[in-house]
Amino acid sequence: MSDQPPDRRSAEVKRLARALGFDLVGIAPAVSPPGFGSFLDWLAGGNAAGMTYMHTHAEARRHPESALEGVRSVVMVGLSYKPGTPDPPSTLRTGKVARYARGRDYHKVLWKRLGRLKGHVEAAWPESRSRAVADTAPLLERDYARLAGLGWIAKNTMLIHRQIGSYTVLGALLTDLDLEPDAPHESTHCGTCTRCLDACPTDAFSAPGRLDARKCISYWTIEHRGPLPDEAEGRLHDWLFGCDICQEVCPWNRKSPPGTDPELAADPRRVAVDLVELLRSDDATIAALIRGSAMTRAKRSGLLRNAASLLESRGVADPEVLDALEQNVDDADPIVGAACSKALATLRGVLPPQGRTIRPHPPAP
Ligand code: B12
Ligand code: SF4
Repeated sequence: MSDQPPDRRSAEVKRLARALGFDLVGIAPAVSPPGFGSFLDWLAGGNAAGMTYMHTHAEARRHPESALEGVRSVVMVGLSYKPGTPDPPSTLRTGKVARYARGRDYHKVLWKRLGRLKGHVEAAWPESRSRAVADTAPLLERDYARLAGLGWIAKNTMLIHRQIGSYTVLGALLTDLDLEPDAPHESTHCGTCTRCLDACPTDAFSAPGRLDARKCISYWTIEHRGPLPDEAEGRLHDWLFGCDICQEVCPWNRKSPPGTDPELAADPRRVAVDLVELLRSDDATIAALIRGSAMTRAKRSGLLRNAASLLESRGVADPEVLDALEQNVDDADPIVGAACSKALATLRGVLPPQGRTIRPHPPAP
């Protein structure tokens, strides 16, 4: 490798990364992640719910060597997507989209920019090898972000940067270059605050820093395949795709500046989606709504399922709502058909509304 000292190389790599528009850049050594044991416990406790891919590549997360042979450094980058304006209030017909998914798909944004960074690094040090990753390699990204000094892992499990907050997405450039690492972020700044734990309406945090995906709205609406599990019924709390509740209440996000990246800026169609319109849309319209965004992860099937569940839980048997649900009862996708039939049955009073306690009348005095 070149004769340049590691600190000079680090400074140059960071300069190149900042020039590509990354809000956060830090360097971690390619060591085994300190949270690996905690990750295995998390898996063993069933907290990954139906995300079987988390189990499949579990062992590979023990060391970044599994993603790049000879890796010596992990360059961690972050981009802020914090919106500049508050969300409009929800209505009985709308469903919210998590903020990270409102702009262009962050994977695409990160891959493109990290690919450029890889090109620059390999041009500057032609004998080096590197690999750009954002959710594409089995890497505990938040652990490396903390090791790279970008912030602490908070009680809501998010990586929080003191100035930028937690509305960030993370990516990494693994490289066999010997770079001077940054000091890890050893302190935490949650203090005695428990706002996120208290605000989570489904009690998804079994302990500070531990999220049980079996109870998480984000998991249900994005990752869960098939009909929603019973415990999710009537409990999506306005969310059509993803969930930001544990970030919305965090004081560190109140103080942070809005993100400035145009690629992650919200597309107004993906802030609060009209659920009746969504259910009435043809395939091409739905494809256009989600194309190029992270919303593709839930596919048409998950989105219409979530929309039907939200309308069901609102309990408003408005003729337009009933008509939109009716339209999808015989959908070719049985998950959509079943969710719409169930919502219709509830709204017509055939089934009791989900998620509400129906109390017997108290005995007459
Ligand atoms: C699986 C996954 C999910 C799952 C599970 C989330 C979870 N908390 O585990 C679901 C679908 C629920 C999810 C939801 C979201 N996700 Co997600 N997700 C991932 C993914 C692919 C893997 C995370 C993982 O390994 N989880 C297993 C747990 C055990 O690991 P961990 O939470 O990272 O925890 C580590 C630390 O806590 C560490 N640790 C260190 N010290 C301590 C101390 C204690 C006491 C404990 C207990 C643990 C601990 O141990 C763990 C292992 O390293 C990562 C990408 C990646 N490759 O890392 C994105 C990622 C974490 N997700 C991200 C985002 C944006 C979200 C959402 C905000 C999306 C949304 N709005 O709906 C929510 C946030 C929910 C939340 N509070 O986590 C970002 C987070 C960026 C950030 N600033 O932190 C990531 C990094 C994707 C990216 N490339 O940007 N996600
Ligand atoms: S809401 Fe409070 S406890 Fe939760 S992550 Fe933010 S500072 Fe930490």
